[in-house]
Amino acid sequence: MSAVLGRKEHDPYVSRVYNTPHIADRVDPVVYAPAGKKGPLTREQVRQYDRDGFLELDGLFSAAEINTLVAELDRLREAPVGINRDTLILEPDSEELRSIFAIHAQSLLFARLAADERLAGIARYLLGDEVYIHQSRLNYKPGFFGKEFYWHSDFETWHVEDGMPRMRALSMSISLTQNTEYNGPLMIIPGSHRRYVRCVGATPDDHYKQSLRRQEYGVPDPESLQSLFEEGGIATTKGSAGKVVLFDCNSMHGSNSNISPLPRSNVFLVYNSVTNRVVTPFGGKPPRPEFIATRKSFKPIQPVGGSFV
Ligand code: 6CS
Ligand code: FE
Repeated sequence: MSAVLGRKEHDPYVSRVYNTPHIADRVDPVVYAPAGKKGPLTREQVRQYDRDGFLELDGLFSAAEINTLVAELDRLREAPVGINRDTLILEPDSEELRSIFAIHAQSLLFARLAADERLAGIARYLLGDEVYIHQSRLNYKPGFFGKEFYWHSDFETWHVEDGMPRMRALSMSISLTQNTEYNGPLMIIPGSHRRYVRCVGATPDDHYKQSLRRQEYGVPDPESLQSLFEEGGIATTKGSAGKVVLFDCNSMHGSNSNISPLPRSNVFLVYNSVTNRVVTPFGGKPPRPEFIATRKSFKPIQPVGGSFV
């Protein structure tokens, strides 16, 4: 391994410090629930999540609930009244709206969704702890102009740029439109959550101002991606509005540009264990803003049962 650029060597997930890429093994569990503990998932679902790093769930929400979420998605795009302008992220090559961050903190409906037992209950079970929302966002990926999200591990960014200590977080992507093979669905490399790609390239200052539009640092090199692909292939998560894809914080994922007329909109909710709250970023840069990574309050979510309509 080539020269370390003078960084902490005891960090098992050090990244963006070597000048050649390296694939390390994960040193954290995937499923923190004690073996055999009963929970909101079947044993087979837990086994599949542990093996692949993701799970696809259909039918969690009623049509009325999905319609309510879609109406809120449209309302926020048409008239983001009261939305913090810093959280409105535009596409890299147009003025089209790409994402709205911290949506759980700016929309009562998405706050309620984040606290829903059907989601938070699964997160608490798999993470074996109380949870809080580390990050949330609406991704609009509009038709014709929705650009790609290049391959990346969220955890690599959250560790280096936000100070997330260990792999004890997961994302839930709830589709709010049809996700087809042609409108840029989420793609995941099964099993990649067990490998940690140490990326090359030092993080630029204020990186988020660029990376949330098009990420170019903290992305794996082609050879490392080739290696993960040869091990696990690529799974494309298609489905109707309301489908939930939950994936481990370290799963290698991405999505293609959307040149179809159909938008591919999702809401992403990132659940982190309260034991794994972010600390000083491991990459040595100042912390990213609160709308990207929760730092002010790690108050555990109290799951709410029943329908939200
Ligand atoms: O930098 C981040 O935290 C965001 N970027 C991507 C592409 N996925 C994770 C997260 O939303
Ligand atoms: Fe991501």
